[in-house]
Amino acid sequence: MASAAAPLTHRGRFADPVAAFLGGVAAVAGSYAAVGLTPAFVAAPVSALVVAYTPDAVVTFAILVLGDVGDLLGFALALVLTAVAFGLAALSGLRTGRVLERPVVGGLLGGVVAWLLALLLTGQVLAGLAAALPLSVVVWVAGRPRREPTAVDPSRRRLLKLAAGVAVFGGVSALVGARVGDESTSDSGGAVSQPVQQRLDAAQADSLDLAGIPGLVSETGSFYRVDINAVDPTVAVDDWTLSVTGAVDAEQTFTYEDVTGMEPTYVFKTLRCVGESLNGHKMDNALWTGVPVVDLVESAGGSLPDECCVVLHAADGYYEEFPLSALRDAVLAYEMNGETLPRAHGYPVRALVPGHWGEINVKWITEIEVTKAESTGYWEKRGWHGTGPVNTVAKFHAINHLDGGRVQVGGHAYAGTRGIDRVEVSVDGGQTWTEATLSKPLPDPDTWRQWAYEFEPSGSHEVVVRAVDGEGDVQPRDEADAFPNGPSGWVSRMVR
Ligand SMILES: Nc1nc2c(c(=O)[nH]1)N[C@H]1C(S)=C(S)[C@@H](COP(=O)(O)O)O[C@H]1N2
Ligand SMILES: [Mo]
Repeated sequence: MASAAAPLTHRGRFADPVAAFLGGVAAVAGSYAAVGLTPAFVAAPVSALVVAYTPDAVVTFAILVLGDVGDLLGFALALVLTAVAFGLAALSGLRTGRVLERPVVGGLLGGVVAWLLALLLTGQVLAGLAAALPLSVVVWVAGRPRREPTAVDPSRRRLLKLAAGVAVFGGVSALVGARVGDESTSDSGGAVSQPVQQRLDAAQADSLDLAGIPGLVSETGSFYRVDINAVDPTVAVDDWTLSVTGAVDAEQTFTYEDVTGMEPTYVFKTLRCVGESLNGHKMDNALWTGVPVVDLVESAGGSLPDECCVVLHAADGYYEEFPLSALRDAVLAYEMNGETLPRAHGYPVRALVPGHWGEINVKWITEIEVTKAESTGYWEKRGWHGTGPVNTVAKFHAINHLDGGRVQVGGHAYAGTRGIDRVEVSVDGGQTWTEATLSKPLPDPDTWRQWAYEFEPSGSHEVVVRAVDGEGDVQPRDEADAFPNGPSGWVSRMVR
């Protein structure tokens, strides 16, 4: 069966494409190991394309039905597509190597094509090598002739070995790349300034003793995240500027030093995503350090007009439009819980707009564009109504069984700048209501409070909670999905 001239006797029809795909996987892994989850990662632009070309209805479905799993699926698709694209580069090398009967040349050629592809995708000259090199090796190994006759189909055996090798390489790369990503997330770790520490300590002291849920300040690392892209932008402070443009008397541009050099403001602010489920976890609170937008604009002699609207633009291509009046109370934050704003939360600077849904709290902000007419932002183009004030909600996340058969239930309640007046609990499915204990309000208005309630269950109880906001309005009972106005209804859970 074997003729000495044919390098692979029983080469299956799919052997080359499979080997090439493995080369593509190696390229993705190598790139990840070198740069982590940053825009220099070869899958990052592909992921952005996947997001951009996914129909809005599918995006909405993914958010509402799949939640974070939808994000993961989208990113997995991007990884596969990237591996396929680099696989084509590998295939070009593999085939050329066979024709020339020079596997080394094939490997080199595959590497060069892969490097060009990486350059095209990310614009990174050096980082592209991290994708090209492992791909080269795979192409070379897969293309080497092998003549000794064995009982087992040699190409299959080689493919299995190759696959195992690429799997090990991929595993190591995943570990290395995750650490690389971590490093570029946040640099601080230094001491927190005194005014921050005082406020954090006070908030800690005022938090209710409620096991299983965050206190009044969320841990920075577990603060929820919502982004349009799977890979966050990496913005270099030295290159970053914030410009005020459009319908203003004179356009202005500020540097990071301009922002951080001013008298700092410390503000507790809760964020909540309009796209979360009613009793979901996309609601958190932090202490932010920043400067009021108006102060910054006026510090350089500028001013904001009275009419009408503003569009905030960001480094990730995100933009949101809302009434200029809301921006007057906004803060530009550069620290979160006393540490440099993490990349995940908008480093170097993000906007915080009191009382409004999370989505207009634009991260990685680059431009404040004042406009004379209304327009639609990123999410509103996709059918959402998320630029307005938040809905009132009492979340119900803690059910703690105490000694003596008693049960403590609790959670957080939030109503934006309306504030929480009280939280009411029913242990009989909503027939009778009792007031829950509330944590003391934080010093700033746009913040959540904790509620807690203890009772002794007899059998099983349908426990229902509802908040009453500072204007006396009871959280509406009518249930609605997140799309398009944010979730509404009362949270209820069985407790026994
Ligand atoms: N530039 C930019 N800003 C953004 C987003 C984004 O995708 N890009 N997501 C928005 C949404 S929908 C929400 S809910 C909040 C979440 O902020 P967090 O990730 O810091 O919790 O950021 C908002 N700001
Ligand atoms: Mo959001």
